[in-house]
Amino acid sequence: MVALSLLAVSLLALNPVSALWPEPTNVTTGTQTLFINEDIRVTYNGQPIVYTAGYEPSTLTSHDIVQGGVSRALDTIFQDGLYPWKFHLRNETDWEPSLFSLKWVNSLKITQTAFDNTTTFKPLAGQVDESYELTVDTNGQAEITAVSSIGVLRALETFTQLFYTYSSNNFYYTPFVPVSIQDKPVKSHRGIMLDTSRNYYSVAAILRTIDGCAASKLNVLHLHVTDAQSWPLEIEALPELSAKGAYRPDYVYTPADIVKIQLYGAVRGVQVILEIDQPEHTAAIGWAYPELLTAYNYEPYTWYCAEPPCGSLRLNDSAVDTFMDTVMGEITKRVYPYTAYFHVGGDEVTANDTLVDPSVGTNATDVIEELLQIYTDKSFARVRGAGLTPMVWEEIPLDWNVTLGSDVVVQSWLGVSSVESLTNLGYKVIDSNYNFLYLDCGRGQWVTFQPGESYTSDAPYNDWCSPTKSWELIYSYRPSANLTAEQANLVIGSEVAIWSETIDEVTLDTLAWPRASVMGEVLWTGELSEEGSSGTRDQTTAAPRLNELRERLLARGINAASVQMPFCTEGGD
Ligand code: CP6
Repeated sequence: MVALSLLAVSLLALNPVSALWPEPTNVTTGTQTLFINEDIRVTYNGQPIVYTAGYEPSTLTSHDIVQGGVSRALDTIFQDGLYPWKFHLRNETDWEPSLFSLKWVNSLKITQTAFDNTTTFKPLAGQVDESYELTVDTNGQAEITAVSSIGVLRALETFTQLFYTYSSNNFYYTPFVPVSIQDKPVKSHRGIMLDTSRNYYSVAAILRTIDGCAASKLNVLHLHVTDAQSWPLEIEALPELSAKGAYRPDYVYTPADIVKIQLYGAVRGVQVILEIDQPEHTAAIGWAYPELLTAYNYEPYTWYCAEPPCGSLRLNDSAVDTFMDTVMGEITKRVYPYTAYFHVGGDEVTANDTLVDPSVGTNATDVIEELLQIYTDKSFARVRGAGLTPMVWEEIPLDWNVTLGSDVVVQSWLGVSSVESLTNLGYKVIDSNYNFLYLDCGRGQWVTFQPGESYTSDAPYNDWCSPTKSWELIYSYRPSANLTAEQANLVIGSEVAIWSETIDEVTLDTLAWPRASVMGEVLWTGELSEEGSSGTRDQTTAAPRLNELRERLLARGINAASVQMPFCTEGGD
């Protein structure tokens, strides 16, 4: 008895921090320690779930999704000796409870209250209720209740975050019992945009990025598949397109790759949205079909495009329509029904491209606006015809006054005033404010030293994003700060952007993680400031939690960047 109470005292002093990320809506924890039984009984609406190591669902039925989620959660918790690898606290054998004197978490009872209709089921951002409740009681019973299978997945991720590795053996425990959590996201669209044109990313790197999303409760991976520099997408009806336009013959996403990525995301509650950027940013089409482009490879590039090589689909050419009918007809069929959206680009259209297009011959704004209205209407018709909802970059409605349907979601990147304008027009918005949410350094800046110039304490150039934005900056982001409630309601969420001029899959993980997860917490919890922090989310208490999330990402094979030294995390709280 004496020994036990001494244990309780030292547990209080040396507990690891409660490291839930994103922070749940409501959470209460106790101070009892329970180990978790490797033979934990899991039931799903009364039926047993058979844990299968490495189980990969092949259908979108609720049962398959939950079976996958349970198997991944147990794989995550019971990763021998790995998890989380840094947080064996110093001197922990002095205070750790006896393995045999304590209770075990023996059962996990999952209840799903509404069934996903397996024929029309779409496990999609904004369309599925992601809320859940999770409890672990002092008798060793854990319970999850959720409306949807995706809510069950979110709960299982939280469940894994309760457990720590015991020092001396392959045992895993939680020191927070009883636990009671009620949780749901404030924003429905929480994503990462990845540019696979400037640099190619292997399917493995994309699947790993989906793993990171699922671990952080992000629910969208937007693949900016095509751009000016390469066309890494196989279109079976137009084999030359990727045969000539990809960087290498094997730097191509085949039809099977696309379906694999879509299914892998869908069963983890991560919607994969593809973008075919158009009419600008299409020079890569020129390797196979130069006749479809205007201003193709024109110099000086600053006259014809934002970034070389220039080239833009001709706006007044039926051959372009036929080409896009083929491309979009094929790719939209491939992604349906795994995704709800298709992104048709529309960024950075340059007026001088129509000036040098013989079938237009002017850079007059009113002419371009009319042509872009027609082009956009056709583009959206292809998307809607495939049962999907169009997404487009902000320039189409804001710079070119194109009128969009009320179904369209507009992705904003130029900041607060753009979001204000778009919401005033009544459009739904994804806010990718480049001052906070662009994780790379854009196209990079050349550093030019003048002869005789030496490096002093003042950088001799405009080093606007070196090395990159800090997690603290991203954590401080308040996308709705200047918006009315009505405007804020139209902002369905955000995506961080990973433009890839200076990034490839070698550096992807440290660039993306854990900063994408930081945006994830802002979107999941909303923008309410923590009590007493006068409008600033509390970075001090977030840091140790984020540090542990980083360790958990590492344990799952994601090479997330370091946040701080373990000293700051051990024995917190
Ligand atoms: N590529 C495309 C880009 C950018 C955009 N579209 C971009 C512009 C400015 C910055 C970073 C990226 N590289 N297709 C803008 C949406 Cl700072």
